[in-house]
Amino acid sequence: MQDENCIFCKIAKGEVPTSKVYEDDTCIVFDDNDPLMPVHTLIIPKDHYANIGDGVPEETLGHVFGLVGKIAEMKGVTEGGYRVLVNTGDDASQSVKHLHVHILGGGHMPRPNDQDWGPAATNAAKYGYC
Ligand code: DGP
Repeated sequence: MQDENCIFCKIAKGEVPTSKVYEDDTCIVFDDNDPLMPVHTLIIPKDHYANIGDGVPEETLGHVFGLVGKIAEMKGVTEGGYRVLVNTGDDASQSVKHLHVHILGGGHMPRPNDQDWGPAATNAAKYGYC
C-alpha cells in the first residue's frame, strides 16, 4: 500500500535519500529534516496511511509505537526525557499525510499551552484573541 505522490512513501522505498536511524520490514525511522529539537526523529510505517485514524491495523500501530523506546534509547534521550507527538489532520497542523510519530528530545520542552494555540484556545479571551 503506497501513494506514489507521498514523500514518506518515497523515503520508505529508498527513492528519496534520508538520514536513516533504523529500518525493519514494517517501519523506517529517520531524522526530521526541519528539526525542532536537537533530537527530532520520525517513525513511519512503510505502508501508506494518511494518519493514525486511517484504518491502520492494530499490529502495525503496535509495531510503530513499540519502537518508540528503542529509538529513544538509540538517540540517547531516555535519561533526560522526550516527547512523542502524532499530529493528526488539519486542526493539528499535520503537514505530511502519512502517519508518522515524532520523537523530540535533547533539551527541555515547555508544555504546549492555550496561549500558543491562538483563537481556538479555551481561554482565548484571556490572551486577547476574542
Ligand atoms: P507534521 O507537521 O506532523 O506532518 O510533520 C512532518 C515533519 O516531516 C516535519 O517536521 C518535517 C518533516 N519532513 C517533511 N518532509 C521531509 C523529508 O523529505 N525528509 C525528512 N527527513 N523529513 C521531512
